[in-house]
Amino acid sequence: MVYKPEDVEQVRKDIMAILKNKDYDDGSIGPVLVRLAWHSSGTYCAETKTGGSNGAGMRYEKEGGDPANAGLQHARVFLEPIKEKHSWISYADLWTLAGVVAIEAMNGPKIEWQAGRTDFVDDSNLPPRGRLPDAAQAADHLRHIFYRMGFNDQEIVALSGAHNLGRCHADRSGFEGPWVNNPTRFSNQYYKMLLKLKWQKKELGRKEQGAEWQWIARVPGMDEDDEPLMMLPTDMSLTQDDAFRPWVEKYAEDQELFFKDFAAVFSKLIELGVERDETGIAKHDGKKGDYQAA
Ligand code: HIF
Repeated sequence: MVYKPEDVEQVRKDIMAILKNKDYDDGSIGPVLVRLAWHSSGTYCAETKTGGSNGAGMRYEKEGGDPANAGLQHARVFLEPIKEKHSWISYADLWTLAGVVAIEAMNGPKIEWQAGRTDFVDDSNLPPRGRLPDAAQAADHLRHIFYRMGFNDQEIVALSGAHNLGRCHADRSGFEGPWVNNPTRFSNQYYKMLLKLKWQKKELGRKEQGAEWQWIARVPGMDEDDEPLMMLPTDMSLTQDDAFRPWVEKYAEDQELFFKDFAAVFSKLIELGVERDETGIAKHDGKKGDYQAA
């Protein structure tokens, strides 16, 4: 066993204790922690077996400075006191654990999480930039990015429900606004909004960030002055593609099915590239990493 279960339990409790934060976004740092877990994992390439959450490469400029990771320094800084208190846990484990704890705490499903990621990293296992998705694109691009990680169409749509959480920030991605009205409560509302609302294109003109336009809509009853809901071009492409759309419809109708499929696919995401030895510790190039468990 890598860590003692009671020690992990203590870390979970400490993560829970920092989630609510009235000075941050919609009152919770949960969503940005989920994005941290996903971006640390989403660089994986199944063919070359490179990238993934092992190594916590985002601590370094080469990966952390990728414009796709803009804003994630906030998530890492929030977790720093927990890393200081529980120095035995690797960053790679802490970041992925924080994501699943946040989802659970925001009313989402329980997601299987296994310890054992190491912080061993060098130039050979830092992924090249450009592996994370570009929100300005469409279905073909989503397939290109997520098939590379080993996901299928159903899994792409199931994962996408995480955009029920949090928001886009003009100073990070160039896009702006939340996907749903209650962005700190996990549900299948994202799919419902995709299908139900009248979406209109809004020009953003943030060419240098790759955010030229997005979709916006208001829920009936919302004021013209209220912040509208938003969808990225990639989000909307799920409704425009013949293979993706039936899954959007299923998940909009059936929250239980969505929770079940989401839990499975998110736990697959955070396991990408984590190949453990017989003691449960992730290997690096077939050798043991520099991981020093207590
Ligand atoms: Fe996101 N995502 N994501 N995402 N994402 C943003 C924010 C969040 C994509 C683009 C963006 C997934 C897939 C994709 C979260 C979780 C997940 C933002 C806004 C962009 C542009 C960043 C900002 O400005 O702060 C694209 C193109 C994806 C491919 C479909 C995952 C499935 C939905 C894998 C996933 O889990 C979360 C949570 C946020 C909100 C972060 C916040 O700070 O509130």
